Amino acid sequence: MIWNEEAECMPPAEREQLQLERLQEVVKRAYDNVPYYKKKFDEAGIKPQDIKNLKDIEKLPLTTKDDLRDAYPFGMFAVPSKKIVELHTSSGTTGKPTVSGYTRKDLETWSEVMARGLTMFGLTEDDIIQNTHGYGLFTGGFGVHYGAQNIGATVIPISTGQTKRQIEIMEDFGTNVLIFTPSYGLYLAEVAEEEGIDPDNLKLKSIGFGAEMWTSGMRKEIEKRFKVPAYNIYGLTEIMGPGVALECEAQDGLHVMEDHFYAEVIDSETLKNLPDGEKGELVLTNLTREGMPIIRFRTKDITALRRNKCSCGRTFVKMDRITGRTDDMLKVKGVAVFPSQIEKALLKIDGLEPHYQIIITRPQHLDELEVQVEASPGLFSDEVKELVNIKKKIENHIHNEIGIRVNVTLVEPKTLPRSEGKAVRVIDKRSFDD
Ligand code: DLL
Repeated sequence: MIWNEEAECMPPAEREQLQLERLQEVVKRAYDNVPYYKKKFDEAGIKPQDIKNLKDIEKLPLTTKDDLRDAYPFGMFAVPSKKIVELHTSSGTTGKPTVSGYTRKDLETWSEVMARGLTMFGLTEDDIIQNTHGYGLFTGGFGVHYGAQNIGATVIPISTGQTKRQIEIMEDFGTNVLIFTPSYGLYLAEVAEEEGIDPDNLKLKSIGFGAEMWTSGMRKEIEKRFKVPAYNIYGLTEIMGPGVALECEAQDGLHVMEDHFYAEVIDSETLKNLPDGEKGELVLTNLTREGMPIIRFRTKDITALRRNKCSCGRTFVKMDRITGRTDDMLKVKGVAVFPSQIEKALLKIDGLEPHYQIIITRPQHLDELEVQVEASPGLFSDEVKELVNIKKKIENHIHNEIGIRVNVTLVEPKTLPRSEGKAVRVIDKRSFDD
């Protein structure tokens, strides 16, 4: 089934015309209402009326996460605050997160694109969907919720955690579609197995998963454990949340909802656009957003665009599964973490050497983050009790900074490897290659 055939199967030439009209409109709106864009466009010597065809988008300046942080909290809004009906923020930063504001119409768009995606997964008004994404400032919970309610399905807004209860509910309520992050999904599968649950006795028909990188091995494992197909969901807070691109039953790349989001891929060094099929950094533009239209956002996510015909009949461009990032952002338990945040927390504590290493592992499919940090020689001659207190203090500082719990290991001075070039701060033992 297709949720909105007219939009999703539109002939490409017709859609390009629609995109151009929307681009011209949104660029003008951004220029007229957001001082940041007026300044940036003026500096680049470009006016909204210079956008005469889609390719002209390449003349517009790129927008980065730092630009959005500088505009904290509401500097990117293009409408008076009374028009904003909901706020979300990017995860993991307590200093200055990026804020995303939505008007009522933006929420309608969000629920439209998510309804399209969930329909691709086979969700109908007769079904029950269990949403394990967190409800809160994270966009995962509400994005899935709005889309499912638009379809008229029954939503179980259970959020993350309470794993045994999740399984009990899945069985008792007869969940048909399950939504999770891949790492949480694998953990859920393992606990289900321990509890002696036979997937054949569940009513599951599909899974939607996203918010973090995964490998084809992980998808295979999820599908094997739950015995249903699992479909990819991509999105980001700055642009909207989940729903920017989703996978159809062909499981062959994600359809970008091109009537609402314009996708480009650039070389992250030269910043020049790359042809379809070439891997580079994804750049996204909101074509219809009222509250906070973002023009040419550098996602830092690595992918390629493909325009091959899809067996499902949709004509949207497809993007490959994300296989990496151009910056050092890590997603741990679905939360975005920058090593610099951990460093900031460490620097606030006396008695530590500025040598640390972040080690991420995935035992039993759940992410674990360990921070090894060198204590000063003085500290090591202190009592064990003192060391334990310091360890707890560091763990709390880091928790405050990034929002998730980590294990801290204090190591003796001069035991962490030194490097002559760029320090290797992060050892990510999870593999995302295959
Ligand atoms: O993760 C939105 C989302 C929620 C997507 C639920 C899917 C499901 P942020 O927390 O702002 O938003 O993180 C956005 O997460 O730039 C990617 O690096 C990564 N990411 C999101 N979806 C995928 C995916 C949500 N399917 C950042 N595969 C993005 C790989 C993903 N990485």
